[in-house]
Amino acid sequence: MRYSVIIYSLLFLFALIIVPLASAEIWVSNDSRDTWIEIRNKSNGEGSSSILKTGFDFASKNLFKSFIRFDLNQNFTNNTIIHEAKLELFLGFGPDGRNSTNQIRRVLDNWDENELTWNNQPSVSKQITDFVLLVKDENDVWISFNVTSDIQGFVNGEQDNFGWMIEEPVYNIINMGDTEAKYKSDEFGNSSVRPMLVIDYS
Ligand SMILES: [Ca+2]
Repeated sequence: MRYSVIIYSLLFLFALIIVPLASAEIWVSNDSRDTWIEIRNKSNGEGSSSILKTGFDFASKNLFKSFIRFDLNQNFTNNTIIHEAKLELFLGFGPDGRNSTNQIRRVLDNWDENELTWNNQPSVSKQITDFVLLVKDENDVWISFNVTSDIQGFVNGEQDNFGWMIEEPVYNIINMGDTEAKYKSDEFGNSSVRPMLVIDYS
């Protein structure tokens, strides 16, 4: 009797965990629209730049933020279950002054890659979607942000998909030190290191 309970429990767990994973699919896009902006030149936008900047350049006392968005798979419906979604950015040049963190927050208003500047930047969610550690002098590495719940909200229609702002948190910047970081953008020549959205769904 005891053994049959164990066996049925294992079968139940198998059905719960293994079966949904087996039927899941992966959708990948590297077709982003993205740009970076700077506090020292508030009317400048860099939508056609081959990089995306964040952090603080100590020498010029300049602060950078980036914005990125992807159109989603048209086959997603409000019944689609998002198991995991990751925003993957290739960090070509990490901070050279000290370790840093970068965080992403959901953008709440519409924006255009070629028109966004510091002056007209859209509002963003107060809630942080995810944050990562950037290690001093660590270059040419993939940085991954977990965007699962945001993508589920986009697919459900609960939230508008205007992408994310990528930035160094303010509490970090007041510590001073050079934390400028440069990711590859959608304009970068080698498409294999452009930003990617990787969605595991069923
Ligand atoms: Ca761009």
